[in-house]
Amino acid sequence: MTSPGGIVLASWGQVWNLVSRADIVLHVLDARDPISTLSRRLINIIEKKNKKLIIVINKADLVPRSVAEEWKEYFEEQGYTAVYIAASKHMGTLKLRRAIKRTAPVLPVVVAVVGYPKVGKSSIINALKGRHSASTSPYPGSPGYTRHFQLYRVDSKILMIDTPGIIPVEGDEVEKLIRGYPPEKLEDPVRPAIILIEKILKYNPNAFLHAYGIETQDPVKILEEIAVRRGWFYKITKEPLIEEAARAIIRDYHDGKIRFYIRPPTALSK
Ligand SMILES: Nc1nc2c(ncn2[C@@H]2O[C@H](COP(=O)(O)OP(=O)(O)OP(=O)(O)O)[C@@H](O)[C@H]2O)c(=O)[nH]1
Ligand SMILES: [Mg+2]
Repeated sequence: MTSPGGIVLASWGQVWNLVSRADIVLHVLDARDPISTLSRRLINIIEKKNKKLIIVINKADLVPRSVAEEWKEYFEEQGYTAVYIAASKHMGTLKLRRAIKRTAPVLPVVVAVVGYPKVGKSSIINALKGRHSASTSPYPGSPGYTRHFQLYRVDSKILMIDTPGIIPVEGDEVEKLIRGYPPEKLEDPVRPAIILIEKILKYNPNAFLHAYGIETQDPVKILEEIAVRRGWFYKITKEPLIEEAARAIIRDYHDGKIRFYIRPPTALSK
């Protein structure tokens, strides 16, 4: 199935086949908001198939280390193996390699890397390989976006399957809106951007002050200011072109330019 953005949409049937081919599945999450990038349905499939699961909390460079630790503990308390890493910074790769070898039921082991678009699946393979092999890109649908399942030899004991980003996105409305399409292809980027801005502000009221030097906390005004500063205006009315600003915000969110994080529910009372 292909979306208007040209992205290969995996079906649950394909996810099922992929899990069957693997000995271990790495479920990659975004450290800023692990729960919204977690797929219960994927975990159910892994458990039904009796495969090993490692939860990989990626982009840990975007959150305080204590928060990455809290999330690791949160998943470990639920009986999962979890590691946090920052693949694009090549941090934590040794830890992940060790976790894979410890978990491996056989060697050489086949490891499938699965997760929502833009969580950093290809970056993880590149970091483990130690050189650039799997193509990466910041935005769904742009060149470098992983389109097909592909097998990589990471070392003599580990084979990895890179997958297109799309396991059907469940749950979180914001994630559904911003991960399914490249920002350029979103018909109405303004509504998703506003919901995303509101969510980010809830956890970090200074996020837009730090990212852009913008003081206001009104989502529409934030979009207007970005448009005005970058000189984006409608040709006829000369109003700020907030559609373009909305796309910029969604892109910057994927890139990690806008900082916020969510702590696990169990850590909140500490
Ligand atoms: N800050 C930060 N950014 C990261 C990290 N890992 C990946 N990224 C960035 O996230 C974006 C997506 O990375 P990819 O590795 O292409 O993600 P993917 O999950 O393979 O994406 P698709 O194949 O398109 O689904 C890129 O801009 C990466 O540079 C990380 O550890 N920290
Ligand atoms: Mg990829």
